Amino acid sequence: MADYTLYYWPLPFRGQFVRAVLAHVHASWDERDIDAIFALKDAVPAEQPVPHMGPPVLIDHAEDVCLSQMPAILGYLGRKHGLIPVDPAAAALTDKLVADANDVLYEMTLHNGAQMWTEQSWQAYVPRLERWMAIFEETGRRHGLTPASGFILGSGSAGIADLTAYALWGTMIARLPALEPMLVTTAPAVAGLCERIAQLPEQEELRRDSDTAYGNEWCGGQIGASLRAMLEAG
Ligand SMILES: N[C@@H](CCC(=O)N[C@@H](CS)C(=O)NCC(=O)O)C(=O)O
Repeated sequence: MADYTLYYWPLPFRGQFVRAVLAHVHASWDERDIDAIFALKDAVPAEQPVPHMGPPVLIDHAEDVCLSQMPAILGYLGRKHGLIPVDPAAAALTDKLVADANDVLYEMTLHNGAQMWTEQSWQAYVPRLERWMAIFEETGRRHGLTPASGFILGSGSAGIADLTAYALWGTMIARLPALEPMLVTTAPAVAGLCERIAQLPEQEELRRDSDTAYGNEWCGGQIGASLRAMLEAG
């Protein structure tokens, strides 16, 4: 049996944060199909292994732990595998960056597709996206991150904060390459960090597998098509 089971749609988006960490710690995991995800998410809370609204859901078989909410899953894996600083302030900064990343996901998809982008709403949003990039960049800069070296919270190796930055920005620009120049210009040190993490063999393998499984999808659905239309329009 695999170490973990992940319930997430066949897409990168929120699931890729969990996959990036599982790959980083060399854990084995299997993923359930769409029918199983719907069955789990639509079950009444009393019958769910963890009462939840939507995926990702991760099961740790050895520990008999089942969690939903991407930040909680990353917090669990980070503590279990020593990827979150022991210092409370640095640990809280990690939580803060994960929450920032989740905010970006909500904003980019207009709250999981509650509305679709229009040319006007997208153009009005772009400065905010740049500001999110600048927030990650400034966090890294304050901890010695440069385009060529370092980690976002000044640790000696990649932790949850770095993997989160990579799963957010690295995955976003890989799937929506029109955004790459914005990242490189606005957040060159974060772009460099993403490039270095992408070159780790386990992340290269994950990227190859994800490309095969999900094509060029990022968030999927009509909101994904709406986003792509905005970027193609320039
Ligand atoms: N805050 C949750 C958001 C979960 C969420 O919105 N999941 C999406 C996929 S990324 C979903 O399919 N939700 C279904 C639903 O809410 O009914 C998290 O961070 O995990």
